[in-house]
Formats: sequence, C-alpha cells, structure tokens
Amino acid sequence: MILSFRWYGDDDPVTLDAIRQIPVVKGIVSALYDVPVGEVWPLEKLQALKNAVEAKGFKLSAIESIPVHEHIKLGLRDADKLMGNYCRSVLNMGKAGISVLCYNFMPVFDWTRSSLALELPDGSNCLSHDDAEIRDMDLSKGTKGLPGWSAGYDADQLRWLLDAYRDLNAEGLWSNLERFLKKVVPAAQEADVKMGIHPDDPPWPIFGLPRIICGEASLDRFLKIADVPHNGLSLCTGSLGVLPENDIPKMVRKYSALGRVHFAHVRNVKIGGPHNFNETAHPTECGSLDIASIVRAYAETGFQGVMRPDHGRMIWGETGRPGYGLYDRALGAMYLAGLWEAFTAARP
Ligand code: DNO
Repeated sequence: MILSFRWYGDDDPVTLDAIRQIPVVKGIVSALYDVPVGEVWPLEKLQALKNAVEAKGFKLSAIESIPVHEHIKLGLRDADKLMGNYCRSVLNMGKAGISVLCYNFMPVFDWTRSSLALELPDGSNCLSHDDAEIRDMDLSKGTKGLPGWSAGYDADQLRWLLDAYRDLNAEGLWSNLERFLKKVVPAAQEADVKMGIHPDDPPWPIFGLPRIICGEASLDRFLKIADVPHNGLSLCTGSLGVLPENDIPKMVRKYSALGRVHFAHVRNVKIGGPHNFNETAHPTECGSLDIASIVRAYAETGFQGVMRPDHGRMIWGETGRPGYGLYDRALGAMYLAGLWEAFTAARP
C-alpha cells in the first residue's frame, strides 16, 4: 500500500514541505490544473509535475483527476474526438511512468454539499449535506457560489446541461460510459495505467441529474463492461458510505480481492437521516463507518494500490480549501498508517 496525500500543486496552501513532515506518507496525488477540460495533457507537463514531487522525496502515485468532458458523458458529436484526446493523455501518463488515474462520470457537478462549514460541537467545522437544502438551491445564476465542486457554468449553460441530461437519463449515461470505457481502457492497458472510477458523491441523483455509480450493483455492472484489471475503482468510503445499504467493509473485501481497487479514498461520515450526513474525523468512533474494518479488509486482501486520507475537518483555526486542509488530513493519515501497521503485522 502506498500511503499518499492529495496536493493541489503550487497554488495549494498546503505545501509539499509540510506534507513531508507527516510521517510515513510516501506518495502524492495531484493533477495538472491548467489544461482546459477536453485537451490532451502534455507529456512535458506531466513530467515536470512528477519531477517536482520526486524532488521532495515522494512518488507521484496517482493523478486525480483527468476530468471527462461533458460532451463525452452526453455522447455529443465531438465525443469521439474528445475520447481520442483522453486516450492521448492516458498514454502520456504511461510515458511519464505514472500508473494510477482517478476520474469520475458524474454529470455537471462533482462532489456536492449543502454546507462547507458546518460547526461541530468541538468547534471544528466540516462539509455536510442535506438534500432538503440542495433541493431549495437557486440555480438561476449558474453554478458559481454553490457549495461543492463544479466547473463555473453560467445560467444558460447550466440550464442547457440540465435539460440535456434529463433527456439522456441514467441508461443513456450508462451507454456513454460504456463507449468511453471501450475506447479508453485499451489505451490504459497499452500505457499500463490503472484507471479507477470515483463513485458519485453523494450517490444519488441531484438537481434531476442522473447518477449511476452508487453501490454494489452499479460497481459490478461497471466492472463487467471492461472486465480487465486496468478498468477498476477509486473506492471512496465516504461517498458510498452515506447510504446505509452500502456495506463498505464487504465491498472493499470483494473488490480488493479481485484486484480491481487501484485507489482507496478513506474517510468517515455521520449519517443523520435519509440523504443527510456530515463528514467527521477519520476514526471509527467519530462516524457511521467502521474504518478499522475497512482498513483491515484492505490489509487482509493484500492491497497494493494507493490509499489516501480523504476530506478533513478544519481544526486548530486552519482555513483553506474545504476538505483539504493540512491538520485533520494529517491526523487521518497517521490513523490509517497505525491501522495498517497493526493489521499487516497481524497477518500470518
Ligand atoms: C472530492 C474528490 C472528488 C474526486 C473526483 C474524481 O474531494 O474525492 O472531487 O477527486 O470525483 O474524479
């Protein structure tokens, strides 16, 4: 297992020098943030990123993410050309010797929350999600200012996208995902880049948009589309784990034993009710997920992929990129490292 930490490049207030002081973190997960979505990621830029990370003593363990253009997800006329570009980016990753790629197939919005700073009883704050609040959100001004991740769409663009996805529906999205995999997975095999789809976060439709990577049935369906090791998962406990029917330790055991988990995102969440949750510190006792059993499942299935602590709270007065401050993620990394040591040392 390569314990890793996400780093947003030179603009990240959390520097590589700071990350270097967290014991046992060996890998950096990053991306190119200046290539427009849909364009080819140049080999020289990937190489420069890798060199910068390696100069500080880390391995560039994964790219998170090369975004998938909306026209690919919608299956529009230029989808083939855009998928060709995606293949070239993957081939360049292979040439640069970067072996794990995380991506997602969520329409329009990536992760979405109703609040980026819910105050917890201990004075820290965290990301939280209440579907009732999401339903009431005003989309008439586009996506700017919404709490969560999305490209900045203005009102007209957003309306067009929402309509287009409504017409496409979930099965149409599956077909376009299938086209994408049939085209890109062979490139990943050629480049020896292991692709891991990130589940939808949260794993249910939002704003009337279909979301399809939500639980065990959809992960099974996904893996069968291209039943080869290079088509795998970025298994995110906090995304899937907000649905109580998703038994995360069981899923980890199953997919890790199959060798189909390439990237493990580990974090805890507290379920407050149906479609309502907040994020918490990583340890089992802080949330609804049994993180110890999750890490144990990875350890006992001989997981050799990349693992990273995921969103952290903001603690000790830190401000910064929601979910991606230094301190709570560093605590998470140490917790994961401790569990890993305990469970791997206990293996016969
Ligand atoms: C959120 C992240 C996601 C993830 C993408 C992968 O914090 O886990 O934004 O990077 O969904 O494409």
